[in-house]
Amino acid sequence: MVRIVWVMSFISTLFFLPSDAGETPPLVQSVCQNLVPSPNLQKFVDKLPRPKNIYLSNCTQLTLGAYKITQKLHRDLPPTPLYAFGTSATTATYPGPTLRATQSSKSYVRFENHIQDEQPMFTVDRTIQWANPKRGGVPTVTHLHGGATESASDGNPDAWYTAKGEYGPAYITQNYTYSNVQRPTALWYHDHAFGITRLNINAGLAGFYIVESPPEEKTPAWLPTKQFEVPLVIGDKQFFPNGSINFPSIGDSPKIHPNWCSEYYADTILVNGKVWPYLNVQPRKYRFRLLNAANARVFELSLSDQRLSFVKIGTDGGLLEKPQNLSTVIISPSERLDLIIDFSLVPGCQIFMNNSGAAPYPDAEPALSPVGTKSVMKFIVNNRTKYPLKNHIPIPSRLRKPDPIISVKDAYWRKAHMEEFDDTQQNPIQDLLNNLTWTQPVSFYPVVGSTEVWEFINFTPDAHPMHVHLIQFHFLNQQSFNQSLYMEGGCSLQVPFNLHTNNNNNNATTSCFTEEPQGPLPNQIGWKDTMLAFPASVTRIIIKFTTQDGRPFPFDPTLGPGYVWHCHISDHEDNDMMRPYKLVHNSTKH
Ligand SMILES: *[C@@H]1O[C@H](CO)[C@@H](O)[C@H](O)[C@H]1NC(C)=O
Ligand SMILES: *[C@@H]1O[C@H](CO)[C@@H](O)[C@H](O)[C@H]1NC(C)=O
Ligand SMILES: *[C@@H]1O[C@H](CO)[C@@H](O)[C@H](O)[C@H]1NC(C)=O
Ligand SMILES: *[C@@H]1O[C@H](CO)[C@@H](O)[C@H](O)[C@H]1NC(C)=O
Ligand SMILES: *[C@@H]1O[C@H](CO)[C@@H](O)[C@H](O)[C@H]1NC(C)=O
Ligand SMILES: *[C@@H]1O[C@H](CO)[C@@H](O)[C@H](O)[C@H]1NC(C)=O
Ligand SMILES: *[C@@H]1O[C@H](CO)[C@@H](O)[C@H](O)[C@H]1NC(C)=O
Ligand SMILES: *[C@@H]1O[C@H](CO)[C@@H](O)[C@H](O)[C@H]1NC(C)=O
Ligand SMILES: *[C@@H]1O[C@H](CO)[C@@H](O)[C@H](O)[C@H]1NC(C)=O
Ligand SMILES: *[C@@H]1O[C@H](CO)[C@@H](O)[C@H](O)[C@H]1NC(C)=O
Ligand SMILES: [Cu+2]
Repeated sequence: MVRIVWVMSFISTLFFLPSDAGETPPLVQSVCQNLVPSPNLQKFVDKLPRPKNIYLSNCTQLTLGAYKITQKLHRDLPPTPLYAFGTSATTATYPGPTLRATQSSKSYVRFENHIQDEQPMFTVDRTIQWANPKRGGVPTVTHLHGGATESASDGNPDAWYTAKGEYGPAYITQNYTYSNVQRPTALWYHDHAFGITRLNINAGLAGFYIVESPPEEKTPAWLPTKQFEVPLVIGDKQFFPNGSINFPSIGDSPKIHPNWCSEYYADTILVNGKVWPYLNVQPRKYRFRLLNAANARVFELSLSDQRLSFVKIGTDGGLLEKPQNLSTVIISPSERLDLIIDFSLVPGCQIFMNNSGAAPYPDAEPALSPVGTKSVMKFIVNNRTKYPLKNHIPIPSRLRKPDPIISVKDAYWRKAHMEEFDDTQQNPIQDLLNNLTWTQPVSFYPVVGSTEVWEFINFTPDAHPMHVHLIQFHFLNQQSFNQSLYMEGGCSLQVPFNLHTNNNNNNATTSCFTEEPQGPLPNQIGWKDTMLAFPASVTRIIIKFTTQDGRPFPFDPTLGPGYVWHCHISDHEDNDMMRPYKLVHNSTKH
């Protein structure tokens, strides 16, 4: 006993002292992108769990709490401490229950924070701005991603609250109202607390929210339902042998940010809260609702049998007009995919869903995608040939009426340039949008009902999944440019000023663009709320500030603390790749 105490105090003296005495940084901690590998875990030994469904109604309020729990994430891992959503401490799960709401019928959810920890589960970097409650605790606030929601219920990052009853400056209520005025689709709810979203989501605060068609609209016969409709929450995590999640405590550039890691990449893949699970399926069609809930990893998914393909029927914002038949699908953090897989083509077979996504994306550092990250899950297709006749009904070639064309003619254009700032060793230390931090004043004031084009101008080396709250948008086009020429000040992107030289280059006669506007690629088609913006490219999206059907919002979107647009690599979002925006009624203010 005595000896152990001595060893412990020796270790803490050696490793946990501040390094101002010239000592090497602590060795026992977890280094960004150089984490100790997870213990060896056998693949495909756990059955895919299905989160419980909770049906929301327009007459009753659901209370959903955030709790600290432990949960088995793999057969051979001890239970993992997590933060999780549920109606009680004993029913809370990771992922949280799947909330199901009816289109156009209001729903009411009260979110509570029952996490008693004195501080967040993973190391908070106190050199980046964050909620920072004076009385300690774990701030949380829940955002419904993709929802057309009044801003008081939108989970503004500054509207956090702790279990001790301390509130962020934008807090109004935690009794949230959801309008559900959008196309039937899969949304998700997750933590959005200022500066610690990456920690809270990674700790487990996430779940599906599905907007369903009203019951009087019969589900089309070709669409698999009930047990044949399977939500899949995909993400990566790394583990200690004791089952705890291994999250970096030493940052990329520890002298500037001791703990912030620019991107969390881990060595195991979880689906619905199990590491590399399997699912027994019948030889028939299934509908899978995919969500990438990872901090940073982009997945490029494929099936191991050439006879199978993904029939993509929907995106973030609902059904596609025409299905796409794809052998691989790309899903970046926070995007959703609605996919059909027809297992009747492969009775009795084992099918692997594999990943070949680059990390970072699109220029890979192979060390960040160890072999385990290439596997996602396994389907075991049974031999039974008797399945409901419904399976024979083909997927129609048109899934819905085409959307009215949104004209760019009267659109207001905004530039959103994206920059990564590095230390002298090229380690990232901050990511900014338009050179502004989260706390700087609002600079975007779209007019309610108007149409805008946003140009994401990416000067960083990585692609960023850009998300805009409140609305669903469409991809317009994408155009790559010569970044080195631009940085020399020798060409124009028609931006109002040259970011890098402070020279006004409006008069430059050469264009920086190296190609005509491109696209859309298959994963850029349809209603989107999150869109990858590629490096050295301008990605243009078109937004109409109405509901998806072009009607006014059934609430005043100019009220409340306002909305947010940000990168959905949560590690970036937390270090200032996030900006507020506010809607205004028709006026001249932009
Ligand atoms: C609320 O739900 C009930 C039953 O589902 C339905 O009859 C009613 O129209 C709904 N009300 C609104 C305002 O959506
Ligand atoms: C929020 O909901 C709770 C639980 O239903 C209720 O007790 C409380 O009065 C509500 N608060 C407000 C401000 O509506
Ligand atoms: C699990 O192991 C890690 C690494 O050794 C340690 O930091 C952590 O405190 C342990 N967690 C528990 C609950 O014991
Ligand atoms: C998808 O494409 C593959 C390969 O071209 C083809 O074999 C398959 O029949 C197509 N599936 C559907 C549903 O169109
Ligand atoms: C299906 O049948 C084949 C051949 O009869 C057998 O090898 C295979 O194990 C069976 N698969 C399942 C999932 O039962
Ligand atoms: C997919 O993953 C399985 C299981 O890990 C592996 O056996 C198979 O070789 C992989 N297929 C491809 C094309 O990578
Ligand atoms: C704003 O007002 C102007 C002038 O009345 C009108 O032309 C324009 O269409 C309005 N814009 C919107 C989005 O309502
Ligand atoms: C980009 O501009 C640089 C000059 O800064 C030039 O050397 C290079 O050839 C250009 N690249 C392309 C693809 O045009
Ligand atoms: C970006 O902001 C910083 C700090 O506010 C300022 O010093 C710098 O000049 C800005 N850069 C540009 C290109 O505006
Ligand atoms: C750009 O052109 C305008 C109008 O011709 C002129 O006033 C301005 O000085 C020019 N700017 C530069 C940087 O040459
Ligand atoms: Cu980013």
